Amino acid sequence: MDRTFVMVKPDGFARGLVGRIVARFEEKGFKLVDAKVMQISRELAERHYEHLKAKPFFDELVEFIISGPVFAMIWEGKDAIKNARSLIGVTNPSDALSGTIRGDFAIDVASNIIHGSDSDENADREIKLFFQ
Ligand code: D4T
Repeated sequence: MDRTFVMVKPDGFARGLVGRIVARFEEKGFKLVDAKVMQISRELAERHYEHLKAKPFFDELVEFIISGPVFAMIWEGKDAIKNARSLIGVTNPSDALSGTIRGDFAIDVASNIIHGSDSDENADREIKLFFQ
């Protein structure tokens, strides 16, 4: 079975969306492997988003992700990365379909409430970064 890393970002956590997001993953058929509330350090944020370092929104992104608690999770299931990203919806909530988490709960790309790994390599890397 594949595993993926998913995280409710500070905006989703502050809005009390953790329970509803966990329910969607359970309803889809994923199995929860591990989960925790945590405050991300600046160093961890910069490592997590290192592939985006050259982007104009990088500094704002780091400030946002360390601005409050997040809920980090490991989910297991068939084609976990692909299925999780389908549940989550595309990056910009304006383009995300209704029925997806971003489509239903978010309106702005800078606060799109949830992160999901985008490849097997990144899932492994992110699970190690956040859970080991
Ligand atoms: P994450 O990594 O949060 O699941 O998002 P995605 O995989 O869907 O998209 P990404 O890596 O391209 O973006 C990471 C993060 O940056 C924010 N962002 C993105 C932003 O603030 N402004 C922007 O213009 C873009 C493209 C949102 C997600």
